[in-house]
Amino acid sequence: MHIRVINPNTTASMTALIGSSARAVAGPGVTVEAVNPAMGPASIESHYDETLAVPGLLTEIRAGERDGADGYVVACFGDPGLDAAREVAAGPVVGIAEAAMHAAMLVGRGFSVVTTLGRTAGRAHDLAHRYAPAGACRGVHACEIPVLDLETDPTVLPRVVTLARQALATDGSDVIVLGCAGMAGFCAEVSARVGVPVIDGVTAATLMVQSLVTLGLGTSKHGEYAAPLVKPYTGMLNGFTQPRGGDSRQGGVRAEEGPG
Ligand code: 5HY
Repeated sequence: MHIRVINPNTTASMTALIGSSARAVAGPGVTVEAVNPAMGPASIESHYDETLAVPGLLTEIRAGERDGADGYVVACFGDPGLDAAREVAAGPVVGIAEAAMHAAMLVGRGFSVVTTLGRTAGRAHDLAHRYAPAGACRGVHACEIPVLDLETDPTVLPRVVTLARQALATDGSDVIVLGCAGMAGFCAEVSARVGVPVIDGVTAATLMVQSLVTLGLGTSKHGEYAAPLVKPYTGMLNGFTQPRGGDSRQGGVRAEEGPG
């Protein structure tokens, strides 16, 4: 099995961290390739960044389709371009916010998100509205550390721990979700210090993709996630014209890997 874990920003050091976290949980016979696009924002901290990250993300999905990837992780907490990626991919595509929030609902009644910048909190609430029951997301708290400083700022861990403890005391939550792919390396330490389940979306999504592929499940092409209609794309997007005849690899249940 081959899982392509895509960091939609263009920071290679963050991609390396994401890849090591994903590989640490991948099962036997599962290869994880962590990649990032050559074009796009160095980090994703706004709607503008999210939007400009999507062409690069889709480029990496299309490369995965050419290379025969069995499934994909969108390794950015805003889950940028997730639905578009599903239209292009035959295999399952799971976002890290999606995976973390679903996992939180399997081990608790309500979760708090600890993220980077406060300006991304609205996006986290929007995603919680999509992925979790009403009221399940009890709060979103920002450590106000930019994404690219997570690797170097020594105050990240203590600030995340402090925010997590405050959230558990004030939000009525019982699970903590880390709101950035760049926090993956802190997960075990934060959990040890706060004493509740702390969920990192990179590892959660990697294992969810692995499970879906094991079940023989790809993205359904019956309707909304069917391959995009063939049409011209002009200017900088000229290279995004879909191949005629759609994708020979179909999603849905794969006969050779079906359950049973
Ligand atoms: C992420 N940005 O996981 C998000 C986190 C955020 O470049 N990778 C990014 O702050 O939304």
